[in-house]
Amino acid sequence: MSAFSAIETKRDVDQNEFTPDIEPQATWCPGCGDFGVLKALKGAMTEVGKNPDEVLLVTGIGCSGKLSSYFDSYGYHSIHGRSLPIARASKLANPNLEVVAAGGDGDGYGIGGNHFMHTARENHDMVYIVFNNEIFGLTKGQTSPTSPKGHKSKTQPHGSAKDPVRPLSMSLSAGASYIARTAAVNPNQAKEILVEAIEHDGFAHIDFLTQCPTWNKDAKQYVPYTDVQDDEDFSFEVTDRQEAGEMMYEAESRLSQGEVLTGRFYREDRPSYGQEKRHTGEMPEQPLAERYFDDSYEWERSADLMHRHR
Ligand SMILES: Cc1ncc(C[n+]2csc(CCOP(=O)(O)OP(=O)(O)O)c2C)c(N)n1
Ligand code: SF4
Repeated sequence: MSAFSAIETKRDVDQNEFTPDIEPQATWCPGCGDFGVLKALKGAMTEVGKNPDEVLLVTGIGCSGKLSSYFDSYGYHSIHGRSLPIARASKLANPNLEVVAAGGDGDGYGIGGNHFMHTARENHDMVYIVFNNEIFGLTKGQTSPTSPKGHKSKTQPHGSAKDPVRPLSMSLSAGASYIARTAAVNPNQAKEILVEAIEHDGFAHIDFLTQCPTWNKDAKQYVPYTDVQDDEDFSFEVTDRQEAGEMMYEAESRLSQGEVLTGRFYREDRPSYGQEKRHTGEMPEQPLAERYFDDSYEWERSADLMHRHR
């Protein structure tokens, strides 16, 4: 059975199907929030009935990047900050794949920030999970773009002089069409949000708070947390851009003070990049990736392609 014939065949999927046969022992530290992302992702994929060979998980470099080693699907452990361009190309070549990109806050909001902005703007159809532990984990706790002002680390021993980036607001202004924040300590909400993100047609960004007990003791476990959809102190419409923006600003400001607000912040229905390109005829309806299985397809040499565009 090829990857194409398996796609969209609905069947009951067991969560253990996403656990590799020879399971590498996760090398995350005890108590690390990254375990929560793995569990929620396995649960969500099971709930939407995806087969492991219908899913591609592309990760960056960091403790978070190891996710693709512990999740059995097509996987690509890529380069620091570069999971998104790889995920985009994969989705465009094979639109039937369920594409998930993942990495840390240093990976996605720092070195890969440019890719984040443009992948959101172009509304590429995928789930993007950012493990936000407010530091660089793998390289031993340096200050990251989301570290709160005043946060002390080996690179900023007197405390960070800068305000952290606002990932939800950045995502909204860049153009993401689904934006949520959840936490590893809230597994039920995390799974539900991942299910929604998988089912969303467009760029679904999840800022996933993942405690790092080894290098960021300030963040503790991100408890207690409040779900903005369940608390009567908060009332806003997730499809209203202005109200969503105000709610995000509030959540980001409160996180810097140690108060954790989670939930769905924004949702918009608009065509994804791939849908638009197919609509305008710039991309064929048949997945480009199927050409690899077509022995009669005549590949064009790159040099000839370049020549045509001179
Ligand atoms: C191009 C490049 N620059 C720097 C590094 C070194 N490096 C590896 S992981 C990392 C940061 C990890 O922090 P984050 O992305 O937040 O992920 P976490 O480990 O916290 O999950 C850095 C700077 C690298 N591997 N590649
Ligand atoms: S260093 Fe922090 S982020 Fe990395 S595995 Fe350990 S607890 Fe998790």
